[in-house]
Amino acid sequence: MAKYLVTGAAGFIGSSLVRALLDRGEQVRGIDNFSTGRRDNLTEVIQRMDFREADILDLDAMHKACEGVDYVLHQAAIPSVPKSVLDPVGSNRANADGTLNVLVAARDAKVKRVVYAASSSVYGDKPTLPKHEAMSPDPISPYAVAKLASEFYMVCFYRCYGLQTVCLRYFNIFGPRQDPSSPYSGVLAKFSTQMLRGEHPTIFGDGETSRDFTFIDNAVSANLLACSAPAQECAGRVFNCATGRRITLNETFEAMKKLTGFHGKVNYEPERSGDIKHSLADITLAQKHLGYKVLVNFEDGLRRTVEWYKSQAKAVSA
Ligand code: UD2
Repeated sequence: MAKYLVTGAAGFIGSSLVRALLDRGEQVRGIDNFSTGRRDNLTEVIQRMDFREADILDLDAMHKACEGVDYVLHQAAIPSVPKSVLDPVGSNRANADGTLNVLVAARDAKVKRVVYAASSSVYGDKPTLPKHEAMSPDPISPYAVAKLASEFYMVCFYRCYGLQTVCLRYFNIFGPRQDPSSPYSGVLAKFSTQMLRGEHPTIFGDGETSRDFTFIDNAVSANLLACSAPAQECAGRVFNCATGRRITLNETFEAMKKLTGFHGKVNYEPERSGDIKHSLADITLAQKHLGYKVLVNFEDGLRRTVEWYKSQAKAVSA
């Protein structure tokens, strides 16, 4: 049994990792400052883990959190492109300064490996598709810049201090527990709840924007593989975490109409600043070095996601 620290444990991805680790019988410590995470996400598992309310910007707390830990899964972030455009300093604090603290604490505690929630946004808006890890990054939002700075810190901590680090560039992860309630929430969480309530969703742009939407189980599996893969395959490296397929927002809306029973129309508004038009991953590197496989495709993931939001709506109205 190994000991894992999940930062951002009360968030959508963090809480999914906590569940997967507990299911495998691992020891789990989690921290969250509840800036975007929610206590509800941990309701039925919090008794089985060592949860601490703490901020990754608090180096003392991070030192304590890393004591006796084998693996750190660093998910804590303010995950939003438009929010970073409004507040670049806040985004940088959480998404870059916070990562540096996590790394310093992990290095001092002699953690075996740190796996980082990097972002596909670092590729920027160059037309070449699919995006592969050897391409030069070209971030176009403050969020992407901060995420890229964190990647560089991860790689540099391997080179300077020998701390094993792995970056997983997440491509639009979606699924149960993704928070739908903020204007900055992920599009599939927003669409699910809006369409189930009979509200008209909004598409920013012409709807031909495409994403490599990746169901949460794939990201959880990538994290577990990134912990267990031999160091010579993955330490100090960066991998795409995606499906290798892309879907437009218009196609997504049509698919969701069937799943939610929504019959209305979608509103179109101008594109958001910092948005990328098309995103699609080459996942060869993760397949080769981590043994990564797509476990759940977009259609099955979307069906499971909508079912979950339906069950939540029923629980509220019961
Ligand atoms: C970026 C990253 C993603 C992850 C995420 C964290 C890219 C390609 N992806 O996601 O990997 O790091 O940031 O937040 O950079 N939209 C609508 N209507 C809505 C909400 C969103 O049309 O109500 C559009 C939005 O303008 C964008 C697309 O849907 O074109 C996806 O938006 P998102 O906020 O779900 O995620 P994105 O792509 O910014």
